[in-house]
Amino acid sequence: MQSLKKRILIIGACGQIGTELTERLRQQYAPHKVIASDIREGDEALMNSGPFEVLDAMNYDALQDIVINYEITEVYLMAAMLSATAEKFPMKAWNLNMNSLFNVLNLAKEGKIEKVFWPSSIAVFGKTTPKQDTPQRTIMEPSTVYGISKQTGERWCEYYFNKYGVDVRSIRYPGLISYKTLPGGGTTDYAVDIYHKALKHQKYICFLEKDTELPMMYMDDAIAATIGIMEAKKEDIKIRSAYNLAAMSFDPETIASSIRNHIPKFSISYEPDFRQEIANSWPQSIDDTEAREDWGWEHKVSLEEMTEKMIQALRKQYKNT
Ligand code: AKB
Repeated sequence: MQSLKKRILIIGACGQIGTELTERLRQQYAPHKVIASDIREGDEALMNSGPFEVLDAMNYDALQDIVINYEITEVYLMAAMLSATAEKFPMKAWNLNMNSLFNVLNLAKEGKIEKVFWPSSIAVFGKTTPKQDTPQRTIMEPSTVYGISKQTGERWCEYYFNKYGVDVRSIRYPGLISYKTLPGGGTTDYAVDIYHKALKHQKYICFLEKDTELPMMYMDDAIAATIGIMEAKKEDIKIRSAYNLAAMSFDPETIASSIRNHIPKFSISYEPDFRQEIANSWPQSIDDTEAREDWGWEHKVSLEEMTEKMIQALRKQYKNT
């Protein structure tokens, strides 16, 4: 049964995940019940499909005004600075990633919001973490600014749950691949860019080495997981830091060969940059047994299916431009 008073606020609604999350939640609930917000206005489709507010997530008062005015019950906090950009602007990344989280957690602590989703990432792991089938609980020594902010965020989420009963839920996203909105500033972004370049130029210069294997996921699965964990029964959420989440793992050579099944002329070459070191510090595959057992997570889309969907959708997009 859908709660009649449910009102959702999405912070960072114009980003890669936020765009599709807003669309999906507006399909699922009445559009006026899903308030999109971001630091800047988004594209027409997003702006015209329901309420939108310009919001700096670091501004507590502005955030509180929106929460009170719209009688918000749930917040999805998707605003963040990702791994590659965060290495260039460490303090800015820290301030954005942490202050926005504290603002939302504190509103929940004060009873102004009932439920919070906050995304963590595979970036919480580091070089000393077991690389294959990385367990839910293991050594975590993140070496990036982004990873440090996500690991810290996880600790605070768990603390706010234990200490103040805040119903906060989180998953550790792997690299996410989608065709609707481009990612920005991540280390896994190559796995989106490669499809665009394959269609436009039939070739791609990759900023990671060919055998850099990383955990990845198609956006439809990521959105299903995000809404899935938020809709799960409270007692089924046994981990209040963040759940491991997995779908597939591949390296640049393997995704290139799946693209070649559709675009035989496609070629890839390699010019690794500073992002190689970030990727080298992350796991290659993830054990997400607990998410599957606790709240029924299952992924649907494989690498081959994802490549087919990406190429079909982007072909259409490029034809229409
Ligand atoms: C990034 O590459 O920074 C993100 C992530 C894995 O969290 N996509």
